Amino acid sequence: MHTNVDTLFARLWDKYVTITPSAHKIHALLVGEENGDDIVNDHVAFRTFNLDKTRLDKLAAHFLALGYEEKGQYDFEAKKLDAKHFEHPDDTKPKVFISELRVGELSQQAQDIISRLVEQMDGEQVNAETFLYSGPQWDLSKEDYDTLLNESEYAAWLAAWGFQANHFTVSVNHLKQTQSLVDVNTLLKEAGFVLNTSGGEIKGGEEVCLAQSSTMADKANVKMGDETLQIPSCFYEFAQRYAMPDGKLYQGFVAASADKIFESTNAR
Ligand code: OOG
Ligand code: NI
Repeated sequence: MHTNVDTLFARLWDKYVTITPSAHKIHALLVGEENGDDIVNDHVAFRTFNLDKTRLDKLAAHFLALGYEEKGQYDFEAKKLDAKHFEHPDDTKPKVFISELRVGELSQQAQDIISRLVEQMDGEQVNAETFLYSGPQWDLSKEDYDTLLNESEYAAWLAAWGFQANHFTVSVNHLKQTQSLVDVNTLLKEAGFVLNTSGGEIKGGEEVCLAQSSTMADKANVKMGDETLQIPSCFYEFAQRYAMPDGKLYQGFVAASADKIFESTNAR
């Protein structure tokens, strides 16, 4: 387990940008001219399988040990996912969103493939200090990747990329040049980045106290057996939060919006 929140997120970022060059470029674009400014992350997201060795709570333990607290639960019926979000008492630290695939709801064929992957892990691996950015803990064949992709894009993504941040999320509220998600999206499109338009370019809005947008995932190479495939890697997200009637910024997630954000790793 890590002993310091900031070093954990720094290691996660390093790993994430190696397969998400767009995030690196957008980060530089948003930091702007004034050096010394930095981006505040709204949240960082992880994906996992709900099997014993990998379940959500095992990933969450890394964050609980750093002082994070569980704050919200979400269910994504069609995608067969459960999720929880976690917050740190120091609200300058990113929130954490962890989802897990309900493997038992997939076809027997897909369940068998996932079991064979997770069987390659020992029960202790999930506790290692480096686990959250350790990537896949198994060998995956192209055939199994294709079978999973046919049934669950999430399962295929996780089989290929394993354990690492799925995305970082810019807190638009904390940007210097604009605090408007509409402006951020315009800036990104003008710079040639492709946004996820599933459910509209902006998911949610003031009425649910959270507006979100994201890029479509970059593509990166993964070795599967003797072949190298170029497949969707990770995306970058942008979140603008609004005040609730009590005047405090909403800190939760919005399931209907998240449902569409998951699709940012779909192939295009
Ligand atoms: C998580 C998608 C949901 C959000 O901010 O609503 C999400 C994922 O793609 O793993 O991050
Ligand atoms: Ni997110």
